[in-house]
Amino acid sequence: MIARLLCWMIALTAASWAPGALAEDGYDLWLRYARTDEARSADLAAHATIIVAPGASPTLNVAIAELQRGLAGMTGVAPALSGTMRQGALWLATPASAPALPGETAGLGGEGYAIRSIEVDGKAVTLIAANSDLGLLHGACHWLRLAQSGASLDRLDIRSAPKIRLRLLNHWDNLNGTVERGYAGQSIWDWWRLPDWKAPRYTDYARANAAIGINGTVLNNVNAKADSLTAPYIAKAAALADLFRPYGIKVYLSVRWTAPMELDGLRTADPRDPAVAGWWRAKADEIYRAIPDFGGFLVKANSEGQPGPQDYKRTHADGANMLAAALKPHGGIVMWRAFVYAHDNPDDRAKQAYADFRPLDGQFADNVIVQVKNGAIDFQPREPFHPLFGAMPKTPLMMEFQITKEYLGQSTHLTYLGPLFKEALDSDTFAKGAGSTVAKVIDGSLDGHRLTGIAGVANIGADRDWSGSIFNQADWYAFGRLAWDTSLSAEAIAREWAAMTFSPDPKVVEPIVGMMMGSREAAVDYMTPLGLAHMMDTGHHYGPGPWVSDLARPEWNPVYYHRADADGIGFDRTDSGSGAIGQYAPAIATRLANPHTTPERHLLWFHHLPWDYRLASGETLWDGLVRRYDRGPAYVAGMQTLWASLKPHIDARRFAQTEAFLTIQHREALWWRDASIAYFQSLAHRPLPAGSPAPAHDLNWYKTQRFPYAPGHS
Ligand code: GCV
Repeated sequence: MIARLLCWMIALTAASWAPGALAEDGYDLWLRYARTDEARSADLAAHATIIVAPGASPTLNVAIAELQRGLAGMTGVAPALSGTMRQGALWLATPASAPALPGETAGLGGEGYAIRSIEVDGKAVTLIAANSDLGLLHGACHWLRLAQSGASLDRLDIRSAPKIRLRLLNHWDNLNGTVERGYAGQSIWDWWRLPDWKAPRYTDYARANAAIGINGTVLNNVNAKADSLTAPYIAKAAALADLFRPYGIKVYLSVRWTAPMELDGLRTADPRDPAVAGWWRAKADEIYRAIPDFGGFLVKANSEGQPGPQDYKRTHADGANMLAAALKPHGGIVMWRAFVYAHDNPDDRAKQAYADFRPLDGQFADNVIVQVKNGAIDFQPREPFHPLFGAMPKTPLMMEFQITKEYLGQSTHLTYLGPLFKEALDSDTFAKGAGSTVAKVIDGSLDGHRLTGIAGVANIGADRDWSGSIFNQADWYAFGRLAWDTSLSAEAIAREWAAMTFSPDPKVVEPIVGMMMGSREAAVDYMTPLGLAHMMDTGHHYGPGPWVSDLARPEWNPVYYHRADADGIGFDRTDSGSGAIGQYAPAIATRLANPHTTPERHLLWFHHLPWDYRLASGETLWDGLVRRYDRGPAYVAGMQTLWASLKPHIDARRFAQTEAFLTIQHREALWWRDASIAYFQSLAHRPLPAGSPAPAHDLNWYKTQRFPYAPGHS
């Protein structure tokens, strides 16, 4: 019996280690290191010696391990380590390990790197040089990216250093394992079994993030529980911090404003109360004893029912500065969110953050940074840039993007976010004349700030493929790459990602990049064309609900945003409406005051217009709106055709997932189109333009669809 069991075990072990036995399931992200063809293998094998000076740090060790893993995966041969120079080798060097390094690392800071093809003692080598081992890790990852994406490895001359200091993921992960707006399963943090059980996945998370330059992670939801500040949870966060440290990734925590009252029975959370300030000082001291390099706090206060300093008639600056004082002795920072709007404020929701925060410019402590969403409402498929960018020159502002697609199709729609991120970063605020882009506001160059940051609300969960779909991984990837270098193009990033994720073969890369690049615009077309926003159904934000008008707060209702009736549609934010355009620099406000000089992509965001208003194309607003609703699903059908043509080139499992998800997306794009047209037609009373088919159902059918178990709504 035992002998038979042993035979089975041996057979099973052999099977699970057989090459190719594991199907591609997306787990490896951009660190697949797939075996290359013979010619490329030979090319890569020429680099199969890694030259390093002895005395490796944990960070240098992980850099070496990544190079070894990568080269072994791509060539089948594990590279050797050597202390002496060899022809073709990869040489990792810092000024400390190679004092003779001739000015190679000047200007690279603590995280940047240079990669150069050079000759040393008559031998051709690839030098990866940096001021620190962390820089070497980033350089090694860049070289591996080139190696994986089929780029030439000769005559390299690369220098790269991030302009933005804090490049963070924000996890909206709850302590009970759910993820707010998460569409990739439960939280990856196994809070219950931490700190004892450190899942190997945490290390892979750090590897994947380090490879794209992310250097911090906020572990818990901004709708925070006070419990995350108790001793057991600090120990859990400390265990993660220990794992992430070698990868240059710091941990941060979201904090609940009333934690002193909830955890220790203080009578108030007033930031001017000495006992409250003392509580936070002691809490910060306790955290830093467990996590010496703890990053700091992220705070959602006086927003969507969360408590905050305004409950005590104090300002956001009073609150932020009190926390900042507690963190300051330890070098920590406060990221104070500007995502605020109040149910008792009848003013246009899009104006409220600006109204609250702009008067506070210059009042924040020097270790506070205000975190602003890319647009003034809430991560819509398209929003104009947030008017706070460029309007608070004395305050460091950081960008908050949403990588998880709460409003863009959640886990199944292929809507590549690179173009959305880029559109926001490249927007010109005109704060100091033309060229004052949002990117320059957040990298500090416009106003001379040294504390700079960018955050992305993570789309990561416990699903095997991390992000709920293979293509959603591209959004995480694009966020990291743009956080490192805002000047990269969304298309170049898509190309890199596609090459590493599927194959560097142009027959694969080009159609995939083609699909990705128009996909966000297609979602805008079938969900919120021409500047519409927040048309999503209640709570879960999944699917259309433009008719919804019965929610407690006016600004939770889609009708608040589109204001459609028999005469027209759109939100008047001109001076005769809410006046929100006055929050932009005069050069922009003047253009936005007139619908004819407002970019059509934002038309109904800023203007309420008659259905017969003429668009630039000459068609009426009604016809143009319907045409866009038609265009969205048609684009998705095109993606289905392109994807089908790729079948011979993509592994079966990943092909099947994308094929199925595109089917869902097409069905749902039609649903969005039909439901929206059925509703708006019931108000506009106009015929559909020639060739545009009638919705599949009557309006009531769309109104009665219910999705009580749609994910992510916690
Ligand atoms: C974490 C939107 C989301 C909420 C989220 C909030 C925020 O309103 O729907 O789930 O809460 O933004 O950013 O704080």
